[in-house]
Parts: sequence; structure tokens; C-alpha cells
Amino acid sequence: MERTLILLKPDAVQRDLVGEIISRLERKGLKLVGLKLMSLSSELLDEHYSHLVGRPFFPEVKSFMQRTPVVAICVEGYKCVDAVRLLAGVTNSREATPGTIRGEFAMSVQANLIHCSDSLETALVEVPRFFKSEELFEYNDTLQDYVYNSS
Ligand code: IDP
Repeated sequence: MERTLILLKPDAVQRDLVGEIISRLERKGLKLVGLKLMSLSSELLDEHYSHLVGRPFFPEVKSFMQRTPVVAICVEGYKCVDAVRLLAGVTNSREATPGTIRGEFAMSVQANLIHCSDSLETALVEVPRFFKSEELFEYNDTLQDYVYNSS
């Protein structure tokens, strides 16, 4: 089983899309193992978006991500890192496939509602960046047998 990090960005919070997006994760069959609101510090954003530091739009990305608290979510599932990327859609919401979260609800590159880890390697760094171990839960999700059956 993999775990991946999801952030519902300030546009999702302001546009009342938090419930819709969490509902999509649940309906897909993903198991929620961590969930909280948090305000992102400048230092945390520099670390999280280190691949964007120096890009001209980085200051805007940072101030956008600090406009409201974000919803941090950790989900667990078989090969869930790639599955959540597919649910989110590509970075530029205008080009995101209809049916995806960005494709259904967004029109912007920057205000694209959701962050999700882009690989298992990244997820292994990002989950502990946003969640302490005591904020992540292990429990028996009785529907998992039906969600996956044998694979
Ligand atoms: P991702 O969120 O789809 O993984 P990244 O390239 O890691 O995409 O970029 C992180 C975030 O930075 C994007 O989700 C988006 O909010 C913002 N961003 C990326 N490229 C641009 C840009 O060209 N202009 C403005 N914002 C951008």
C-alpha cells in the first residue's frame, strides 16, 4: 500500500469545494489516514516548492498558498500516488481532462485547487513534511476488500 500527500489549496477552501473533492477521494475507494486544516509558513512553502524557487511566478504561488489555511490530507491505497494524480488532472486546469478535479472545477494554472505528490519517492518525503506520525491513523477499512478484491 502507498500513501500520498494532498493539499486542498485556498481556492478550494474559498470556493467551497473541499467537500466535493474529499467526496471524490472517498468514492474512488481511497482510505483517509490523515486530515487537517493548516496554515503554511513561508519556510514550509520554500521547502515544499523548492523546485520552483527562482521562477518568476514563485512569489505569487507562495502568497496564494497563504491566503487561507489549506486542507492537508493523506490517503492510502494500492498504487494510490498515480491514481490521485490522474484524479487531479494536469497542472494547467484549462487543459485538464473533463472529469478530473482540475478539469471539472478550475480554469487557472495557479489556482488549480489541489496539490498531490508526483511520485512515490516524493510522497515519502511530503507525507512526513505535513503530518506528524501521531496524526496518521491505521485502522481497518471494511470496504477495502470490495474496493480491490484481489488486485
Ligand atoms: P503540480 O502542482 O501539478 O505538481 P508544479 O509544476 O509542481 O505542478 O507547480 C506547483 C504549483 O505552482 C502548481 O500547481 C501551480 O499552482 C503553480 N504553478 C506552476 N506553474 C505555474 C505558472 O507557470 N504560473 C503560475 N503558477 C504556476
